[in-house]
This record gives sequence, C-alpha cells and structure tokens, in this order.
Amino acid sequence: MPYIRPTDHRQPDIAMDDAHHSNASTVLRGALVGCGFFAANQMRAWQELPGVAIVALCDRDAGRLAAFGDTFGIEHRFDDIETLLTQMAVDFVDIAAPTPAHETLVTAAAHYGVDIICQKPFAGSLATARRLINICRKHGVSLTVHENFRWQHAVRRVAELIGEGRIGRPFFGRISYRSGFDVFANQPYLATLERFIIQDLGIHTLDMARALFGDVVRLSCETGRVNPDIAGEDHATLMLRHEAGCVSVVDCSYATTLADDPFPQSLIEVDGDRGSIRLAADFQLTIHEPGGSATIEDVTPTWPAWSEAPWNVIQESVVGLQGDWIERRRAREAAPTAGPDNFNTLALVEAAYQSAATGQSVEPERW
Ligand code: NAD
Ligand code: 89Y
Repeated sequence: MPYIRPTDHRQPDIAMDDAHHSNASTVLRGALVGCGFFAANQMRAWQELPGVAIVALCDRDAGRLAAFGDTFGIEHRFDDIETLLTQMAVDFVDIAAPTPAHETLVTAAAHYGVDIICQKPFAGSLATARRLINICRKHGVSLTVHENFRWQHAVRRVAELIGEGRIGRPFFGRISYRSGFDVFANQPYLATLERFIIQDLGIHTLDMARALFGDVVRLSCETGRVNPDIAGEDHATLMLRHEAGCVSVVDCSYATTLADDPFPQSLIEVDGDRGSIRLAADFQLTIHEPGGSATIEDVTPTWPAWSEAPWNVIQESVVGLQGDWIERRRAREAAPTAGPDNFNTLALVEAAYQSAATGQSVEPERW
C-alpha cells in the first residue's frame, strides 16, 4: 500500500499572475497567519527550507504579532488577512490560527487566489469543511491541511515497509498514544474544549491509521475523562474496520502516568500475513519475519537543529510536511493531506464522537 494516496493527484489549473506570484524558479512567498504557540514551529521550518520565504505575518493580537515579528525578523505585519492580501504579493498563506478562524481566513485567501495550508482540526464541521474545499476548488487554489503526524520519520518508515509488502497484507494495526504530559500549560484553550482528545490529538492518530491502513468503513469508540479540571474527554479507544480489510485499534490518552512518558510519540503495531512490525518508544523498529527471525532498524530521526525535547518528534514532522508541500507546489500536485483527503480524517473524528455518544458503531462520511 503506497504511503501517499492523495484523493486528487492534480490540483485544478491555478491561474497565475506572474507579476504578483512566484514562478517555479523563484522563491515562494508566504504569509503566516496566526502567530501563537505552534506557529513558531512552522516559522522555523520555513526558515530552514530552501526556495521559500515568509514575507508577512498576520495576527489579531497586537502583542503576539509584534513579539513574533521581532523574533523572526519579519517586517510586514497585519492585523487582518484582507489588508495583508490587498497589500502583499504572496503565493500562499500558512494558517496557524485555531479552527473558529478557518472559515473567514480560508475564504479570504481563496478569493485572492493564493494557495492555502491550514492547521488541524480543519473547519469545525464536515459541512464547513466541504464548503471550504469546494470554494478553494472554485477559485483554483490548492488547500492542504497541516496534518503533520503521518510525516514523522518513524511513521513514514512503517508506511514504507507496509507499502513494499515486507509483512504481506496487514490484518491488524494498533496506533497507541498514551501520555500524562501537561499539554494545557502551552495550550490552555485545550482545557475548555467540550471535545478534547479525539479532536485535538486523536485526529492525528486517526489520520495515521488512514495513511497506513486505508480508508475506514466502520468504527466504534469509547471515551472517558479522568482529569476533573478539563471540559472534554481525555482518553479514547477506537476500533476501526478499514476498507482494505485491516482492523485497527487507535487509542489515545492524556491521563496516563508513565515513568518514561513517550510524549508525543505514537507506538505502532502492525500484523501482516507474512510478518509483523513493532515501533517502540526508543525508535527501535522491529520487523518480525516468518521462521522466528527479526530485523531491528534504528529509526531515530535527524532532528531539526532548532528542535527541542520533547517536541522534536512533532517539529521534525513539520519540516517533513512543509518540505513536501514546496515540492508538490512546484510540480502542481496535490499534497497527501489535501482538503478531500483530510475530509475523510475529519469524518472519523465526527464518527468517533457519534459512536461514543450512542454506543453504536458508525459508518463515517466520505468525501
Ligand atoms: P494559539 O492560541 O497559541 O495561537 C493562535 C493565534 O492565532 C493567536 O495568536 C490568535 O490571536 C491568532 N488568531 C486567531 N484568530 C485569528 C484571525 N482571524 N486572524 C489572525 N490571527 C488569528 O494556538 P496554537 O496552540 O498555536 O494552535 C493553533 C492551531 O495549531 C490549533 O488549531 C491547534 O490545534 C494547532 N496545533 C497543531 C499541532 C500539530 O502538531 N499539528 C500542535 C499544536 C497545535
Ligand atoms: O494540539 C496538539 C497537537 O496537534 O499535537 C499535540 C498537541 O500539541 C497537544 O495534544
């Protein structure tokens, strides 16, 4: 099974005005919208990647905008996207603002004919996601959701091994993300969300399940909350039936006490009809082969110079996603996590909440 399975292999033709937009040989000019906690990772990744430059920033919060602009040396700063798009010639916007801002920001960028990368969880509802994807199509701009977890080096290696048939046909998978890391310190808004772990984190593990095992025909989900100080669920356990036949278990928790907390790693197990794969927290990947032999690969990533523990697993995947985006932008190819692909991940999130609420298994919507 190939790792990269975009729903659309080609974006619609993109009208380009070379007076205002870079062509293939020039540096791509981007604007970063939303200058908060996570945007710093996206900014550092853009700064280390060749052929691209962030030329403008946008944030509604004047203090954050000033601090971010000063830290990263970006002179052009705007407090609303319309003014930015009117005054600056950019090829793309990289939206690191939270979900409630997506509809306004994506619609504005599409109207101005610039390509869009937008953070997860995209759009806020399946109906809004569908509408925004269609608006982007209508305006001939590409839309990529910043779904970075499947870009982790170790996850890509698992995908590669499955894709090349190393363990035969997968019939069982497990993606397990369990931690007690205090995510609320950096992201206090997470404590206020009625929908917490599936929407914030499970969305990544569900996306990895799709990237590894394909689309999902049916799922069931149980959730619970241990932490009394937050609004939403902080652990969830899902069982998925994939179209290609694999059954997977996706479990996530921010209520798990562990001496060696693996935050923010996902541990992966895959059983195929000709072998099995185990990805451990120390980045040792074991391929178990018929006859009782096993091969161990060290899949420790090369960390970006600017990355810092424990976030380096995520930071490395941000460079992976954004680097791939540049190459595909130049080739006019859709990114693996283009809008329609991400719609199918979002649909799993919706189906999970529906299943947890009803106690029934649910057939997720599909793009
Ligand atoms: P944050 O609150 O720290 O920052 C968001 C920023 O967006 C704020 O500065 C806010 O003023 C600005 N903003 C809001 N609406 C705006 C608008 N209309 N125009 C311009 N600026 C606007 O949030 P964060 O923790 O950085 O999270 C941002 C997004 O990144 C969330 O969707 C979150 O889920 C996501 N995130 C993704 C990952 C990942 O690994 N992919 C990790 C953490 C967070
Ligand atoms: O917001 C989340 C994400 O996308 O990755 C980890 C995180 O920062 C906390 O759960």
